[in-house]
Amino acid sequence: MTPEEKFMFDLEGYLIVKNVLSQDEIDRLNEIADRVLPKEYNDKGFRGGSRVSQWDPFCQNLFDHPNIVPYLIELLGPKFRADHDYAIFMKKGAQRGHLHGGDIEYATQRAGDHWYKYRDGVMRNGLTVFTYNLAPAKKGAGGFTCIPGSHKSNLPLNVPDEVRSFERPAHYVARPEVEAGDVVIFTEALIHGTSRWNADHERRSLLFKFSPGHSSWSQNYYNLDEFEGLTEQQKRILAPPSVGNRPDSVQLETA
Ligand SMILES: O=C(O)CCC(=O)C(=O)O
Repeated sequence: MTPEEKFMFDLEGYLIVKNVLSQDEIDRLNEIADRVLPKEYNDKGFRGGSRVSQWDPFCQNLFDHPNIVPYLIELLGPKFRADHDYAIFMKKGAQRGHLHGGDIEYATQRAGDHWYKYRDGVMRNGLTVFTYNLAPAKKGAGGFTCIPGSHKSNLPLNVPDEVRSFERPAHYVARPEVEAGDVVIFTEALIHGTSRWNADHERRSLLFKFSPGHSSWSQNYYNLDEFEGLTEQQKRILAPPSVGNRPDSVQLETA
């Protein structure tokens, strides 16, 4: 991460990394989605579901795409692990969700998984999302929505319900724009959610969520036997949470 990227993530709790995926990778992932995903939307205009990583062996590369690995190490530490993954595809008019998240642990002293800390020049996060975008979200399209800076708010529970539900617009709510191939990184300590999708094309987002090596948000760990051809690095990244003798997720491979 560049010094400016670190400044922006610390300031806002999210970051857009441009052009993580090449056009070939975007095309291939869209072809896979078209092949494996049911065409029907639910009654809220969504389709997608969990375990994008098992759609096709190619999708396993999204656990450790070389363009995101430096961000994983910087934000979650060298022993980061994959927690869970799923897709959000939305048709025009689809609406769901409300603003949620926030560093509730900090605000209420209740133990939680959504946290952000900065100490001695090091940033660390609990559950953190890397959203691969296979379609653009231009101004006014909707989709990913957040309250920049709210990962450090002392009063996250004070955001009124009508703002959380998008009934009342608030100047502090942002809907970041992305191009296909961009990755949105955000800490779950950020107050965030999903706004109505207004674009004519489908929203196509693949959410890969990561935790520090010692923790898990999901009750279900990845079963390595369900994957074909995982690299040694991917096996370390998919390992269940642990502390003692846990190796760094990214290391020089031994021959
Ligand atoms: O990208 C989005 O629509 C937000 C997803 C979300 O709310 C979450 O990851 O908890």
